[in-house]
Amino acid sequence: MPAYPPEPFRIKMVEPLRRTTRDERERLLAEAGYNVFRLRSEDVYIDLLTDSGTGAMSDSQWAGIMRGDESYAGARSFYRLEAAIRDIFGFQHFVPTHQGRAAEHILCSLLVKPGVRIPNNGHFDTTGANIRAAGGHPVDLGIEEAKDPANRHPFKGNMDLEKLARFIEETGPERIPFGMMTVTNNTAGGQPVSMANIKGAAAIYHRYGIPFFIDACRYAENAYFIKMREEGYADKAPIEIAREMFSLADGCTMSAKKDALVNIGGFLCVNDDDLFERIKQMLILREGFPTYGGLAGRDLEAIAIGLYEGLDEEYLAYRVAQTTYLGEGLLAAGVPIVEPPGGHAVYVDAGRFLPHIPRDQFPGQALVIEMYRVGGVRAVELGSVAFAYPDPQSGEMVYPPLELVRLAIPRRMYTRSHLDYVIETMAEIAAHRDAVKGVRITRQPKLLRHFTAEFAIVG
Ligand code: P70
Repeated sequence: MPAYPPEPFRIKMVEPLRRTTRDERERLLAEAGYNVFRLRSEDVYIDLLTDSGTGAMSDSQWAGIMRGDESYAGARSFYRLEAAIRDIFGFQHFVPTHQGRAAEHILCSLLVKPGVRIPNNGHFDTTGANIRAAGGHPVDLGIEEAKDPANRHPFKGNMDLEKLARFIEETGPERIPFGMMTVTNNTAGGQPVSMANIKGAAAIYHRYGIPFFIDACRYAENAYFIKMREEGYADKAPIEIAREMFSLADGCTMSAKKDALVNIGGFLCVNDDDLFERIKQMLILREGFPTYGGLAGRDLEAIAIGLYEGLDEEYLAYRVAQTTYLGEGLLAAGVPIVEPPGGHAVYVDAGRFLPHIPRDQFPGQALVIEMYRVGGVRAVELGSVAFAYPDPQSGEMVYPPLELVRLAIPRRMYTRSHLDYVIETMAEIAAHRDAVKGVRITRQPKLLRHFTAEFAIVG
């Protein structure tokens, strides 16, 4: 298995972990309706549910928390964040939001009208749901290679540019109020997008006069992959690559809970002056005054510092190597994954791992349950529970290309021995995988059902 560079930090504060017994976990699962979102975190041993807002902040960030200016208007911390965002992202305007989906909501509530279609290389669930909630239709146009889990395409998160051009021709640009690109592509396995592909998509959008927004959550990891894998970028610093990426777009939505290394926060950037005026009005209505946007001054301060720490090359080398270590370790243990391992997470191909479970019995959810039962490890289903939806016209279920389970690695939190434990847990499941049972849904909400649905074991 590949090693990875020692953590480029040492540990100054610790948070104890509690181990539970298998009997306890069996009871806790049943009480949670077999949905691991409903477990208490203290009952989870290794928590790979998400890399969102779960990472460890640095001593500088904690010092920033103490320096936060909590003034309602014109806080020092706002201007500090503005300087960082201008330096890295370069857009004309920005507003803070309480997290990424709030930025999506503001953008969609202003630009999405019933019947419009929003293309993306891969919408994440909250983005898709915000578009649908405003009456629009999200459309994923990732490359075909992404559908083959064993294909080691270096930029498997790419948009299929031919499909994009055809889609715009067929839909008509007047029905596309904006277009998107998600870096890295979370839905496709945390896979990166190349600079050439971002340039290509930007050129197509702009040829048709369509504003281009980047979903920037994991832009720093994406920049690092560009540095490592794309010709001409080896000698560039991640921050320079990031600046180039954003110079191609008209704005971005950002969940700072990922590559800005904070526990809460987000922002929305735009160049267009008129749109910015409307955004500010909507922000005041929904989030807060434009110099804090639903966050505390200390949060703004921590984001400003975290943005730079998230772009640090040594940190990124360790970060990506950690994911690679987990991914290659799982492969060696006989667990099929989306190859190559992504930036923030490893995606297990549950459809292939548990081929005896049909799609309507949710192999991904079955595996998530088994991981908790066997090892107290919490992961998230990103297959048909999260993404299947009834076609608006025919009512028939539209399934996502793969039944995946994501093991997301929180930033700067777990060490190699934690990852080894996860690999051992998965190897144990591999040894009895034929006995793992499917599930059915017993309760579900209309939108984003994976967060709150309840299940029962089949058979
Ligand atoms: C995740 C979380 C959030 C996200 C994202 C992209 C590409 C926007 C957002 C919204 C969500 C999640 C999923 C499963 C379990 C827990 C949490 N992604 N765009 O883990 O940002 O959460 O700040 O509103 O990935 O991938 P926000």
